[in-house]
Amino acid sequence: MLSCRRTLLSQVIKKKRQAKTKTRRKKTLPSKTAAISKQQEVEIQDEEGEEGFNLKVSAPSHAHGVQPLGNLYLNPGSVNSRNTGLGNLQILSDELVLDILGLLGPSQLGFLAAASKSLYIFANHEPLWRNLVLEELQGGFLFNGSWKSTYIAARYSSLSTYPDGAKMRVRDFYSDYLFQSWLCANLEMKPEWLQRDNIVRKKGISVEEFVLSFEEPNKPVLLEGCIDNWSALKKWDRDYLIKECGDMRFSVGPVKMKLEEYFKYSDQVKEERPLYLFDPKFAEKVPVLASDYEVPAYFQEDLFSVLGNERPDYRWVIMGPAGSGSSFHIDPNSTSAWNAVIKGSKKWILFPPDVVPPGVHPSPDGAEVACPVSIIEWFMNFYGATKKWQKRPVECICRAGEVIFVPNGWWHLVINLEESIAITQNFVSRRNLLNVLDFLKRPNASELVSGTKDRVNLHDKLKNAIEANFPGTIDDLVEKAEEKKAQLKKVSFWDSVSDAQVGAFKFNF
Ligand SMILES: O=C(O)CCC(=O)C(=O)O
Repeated sequence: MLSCRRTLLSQVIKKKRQAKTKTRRKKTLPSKTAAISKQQEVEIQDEEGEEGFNLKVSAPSHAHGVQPLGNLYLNPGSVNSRNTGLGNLQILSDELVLDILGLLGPSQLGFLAAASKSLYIFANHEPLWRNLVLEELQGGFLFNGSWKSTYIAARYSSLSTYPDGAKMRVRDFYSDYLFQSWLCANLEMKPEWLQRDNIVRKKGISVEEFVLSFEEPNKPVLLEGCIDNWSALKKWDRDYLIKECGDMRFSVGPVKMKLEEYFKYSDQVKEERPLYLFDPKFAEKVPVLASDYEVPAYFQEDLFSVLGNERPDYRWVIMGPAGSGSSFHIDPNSTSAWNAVIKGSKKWILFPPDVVPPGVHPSPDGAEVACPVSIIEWFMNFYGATKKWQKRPVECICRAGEVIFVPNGWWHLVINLEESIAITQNFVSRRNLLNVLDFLKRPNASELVSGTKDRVNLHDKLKNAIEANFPGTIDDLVEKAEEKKAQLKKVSFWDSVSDAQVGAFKFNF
């Protein structure tokens, strides 16, 4: 996935608000005039000048004292030590400096950090150390409060007492890029981001009603009460999961981790994009997990199952701390999905297939998507724009025991509001089979198709297996789709000649 960081901080910091009463315990963001050492007591406003943003109560101040660029202009006479310490490299953007530093190893970063205060800050940028840990140590690390100290503790056991707390604060270092990274890691969700709940909720509807009202018209719905019989709802807490999963390793971003190690990380994490446990082989790895839930009645038809073990990845266990989640994407292979929350809660935002969400830029062939670095950054910079859109997104908070149906082709973003555990499955029923077959046949299928090694042949394999298992199904579906298309054409012809307002015909000769 590509990313596009927008540096709006200088624009959004609008005015200082006076410190609030002591009962207001939330930490707030730096204002134009506040000294950065008082970051936690000041507040910034969003573009519309509405309410400010709040920092999490547990938010530490920036470890190295980085300030947003706007503060430089409010401190006449101060010189940006970012530039003085970078020398000739100061013309490079922060992103470029970090990209270059990303090519260095740990010792080189260590040496560079001693060259100037500015390089000290850049070379200590936590995502650089996160990459080193993930690339070099794979899943074999125990998170130690910060990525740098995790790296040092794992690589140099003699330095395991590396004093992570002894961080140097640098005066007059201004950078929107670095500041925003800290900000996004420490920002609390604004109440107005959570308020809108416009999804249709249903409890106890029949499968027929689900198909007619939601699956057929490809509309999201939140289903209540349909997983009440899952033993996972009662059993899945940390102790149970650690006991059942033992030393089994699960996919967490690019690495594999034991649950105990992952929880140690997720308990301490304060970063913009927390690592998310998202494992497509959990049921094969720990079969008891698969026996703790069953596919809800609405989603029983799953035609990909004709491929047996050759089907693309289709079911995942998902775990993550508050702030983790999935940034905007469309589900793989044009499938639909359901997502059931077992613990915690998730904020969902969904846009229909014909509306690309603000701040999201898919490549023309759909193979890549550029979007803000983190989910919280999307909320900060783009959520407000959706208020003015004609096609408002569908939004909700999905809580433990609830299931959301995500129709094929819908863009969606999800953020965990607290530590959460969920199961999701992607499926193809007769309502969606032709879409999936079309998708798998696209000329760039080798880039678009996912979840399987044999991307190019998936179309033929699926088509042949469906024909063998359900003879005539594809022909029937094609015939029905053509009838529907003809019907729609007829309707739109009569629409075009009738005046809907008065019910009278209208001919233009
Ligand atoms: O983070 C989540 O729970 C959402 C997962 C998701 O969007 C997906 O599986 O497509």
